[in-house]
Amino acid sequence: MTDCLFCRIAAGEIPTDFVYEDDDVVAFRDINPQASVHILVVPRRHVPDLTAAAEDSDLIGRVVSAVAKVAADQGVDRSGYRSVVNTGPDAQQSVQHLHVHVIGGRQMDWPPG
Ligand code: DGP
Repeated sequence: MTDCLFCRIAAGEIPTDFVYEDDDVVAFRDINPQASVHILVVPRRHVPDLTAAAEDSDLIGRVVSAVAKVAADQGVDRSGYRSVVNTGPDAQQSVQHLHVHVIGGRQMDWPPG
């Protein structure tokens, strides 16, 4: 059994409601939401971060496709949404498995903190 939290969620070992899933990607609500819509889009296959995923254009494409579907399903594709990939310590990546935050449902500020 892996000790990677998002591998375990994707494999169904930790009961989690998926708002979207396909053969390669799952999406579920962030446990600490920063807006009314805050979904994490996660590849099933373990990839530690965006840098590690950069050479797998198929995987990146499937994740981005899922982000767009989730945004539409959540009703924020027209109003807008922020997609965030934190990579490494300075960005405060806390789970070492690639994930895209899809955040929407409110006006946001820029630049981020
Ligand atoms: P990041 O800082 O970019 O690595 O974001 C990790 C996110 O994962 C953070 O916003 C909280 C979320 N998270 C951590 N543990 C769990 C969990 O067990 N379930 C869910 N749904 N989200 C989690």
